[in-house]
Amino acid sequence: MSNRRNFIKGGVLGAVGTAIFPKLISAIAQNSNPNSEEGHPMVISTWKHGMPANVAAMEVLQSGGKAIDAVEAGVKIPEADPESMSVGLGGLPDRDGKVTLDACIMDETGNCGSVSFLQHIKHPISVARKVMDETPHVMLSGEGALQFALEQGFPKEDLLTEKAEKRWREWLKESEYKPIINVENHDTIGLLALDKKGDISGACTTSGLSWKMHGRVGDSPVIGAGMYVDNEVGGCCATGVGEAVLKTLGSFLIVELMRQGASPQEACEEGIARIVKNQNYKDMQIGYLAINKKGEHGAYAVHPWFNYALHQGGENRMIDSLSYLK
Ligand code: SD4
Repeated sequence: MSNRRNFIKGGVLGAVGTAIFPKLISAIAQNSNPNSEEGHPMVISTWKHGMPANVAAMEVLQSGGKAIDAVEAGVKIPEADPESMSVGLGGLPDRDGKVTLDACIMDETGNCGSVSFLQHIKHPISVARKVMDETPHVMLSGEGALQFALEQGFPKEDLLTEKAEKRWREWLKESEYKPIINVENHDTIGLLALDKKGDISGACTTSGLSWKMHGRVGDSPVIGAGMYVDNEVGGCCATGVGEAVLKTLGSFLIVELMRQGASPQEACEEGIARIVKNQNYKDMQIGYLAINKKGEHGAYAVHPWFNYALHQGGENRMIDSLSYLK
């Protein structure tokens, strides 16, 4: 409650566009924090592939491991799963039939690593971790990222499965090679963890928008867009149309709003509000997940069908997100 008052008093709401202002106010009045279970460890992640990812991450946390190790272990599950067609192996390709991957990772000290436009490596999150741990850089891209991964001992693999290739060939027949943005051609995994010590880390990994232009990079590998962590405050990750998230630097924005007193729920709603204010949101799905140091979480999306997996208090379950459009 005091957080909420500070948020309003601090003038954050004053910056909100008038079109979405009443909506946010009503959300605050009715249901500012519907998910206020206390406690850690916790793991939260986007979409249904988050369920097994959460289990792997929670195993690390329960045995006293660090959040940074948990988030990496968690997202490696959908990366390796050929049935998860938007992440790692089996991801849907770009319009040239190439599987190109984006990923980033960030720890409780503000260290981070990222890879973008990476091909042939099943676990881009682990390459991002190596960029963080073994280089003075934050992001490696394309050929250079691949070269670094191979030097680090990652195997070079063909990531285009038969099933994904078939979908691509079907798309080619009708597409006229036009890249499209719509509400359904994506499903990144973003995952945040709070460990027993109370430290937060995050990871985000994706094959990006399917049928994108070759070379396109989305929000997922961009620290502050697809994911952001500030261990004094909380963390946030994004899923959906990366262009919209990039234009608003959504995850950084949401963590900063929490710093100013917003609950994770309020902050996610404002993150979506910034998108619907200026962009043609009806054709796009974007979803945000955020957590704070207390183990409270929030989620908000443009369309009603964003869901996420929450592992907390001994239970791992799917939850439907609240959304701007009903
Ligand atoms: C991207 N944000 O490349 C990613 C795709 C995605 O849920 O999220 N999907 O734009």
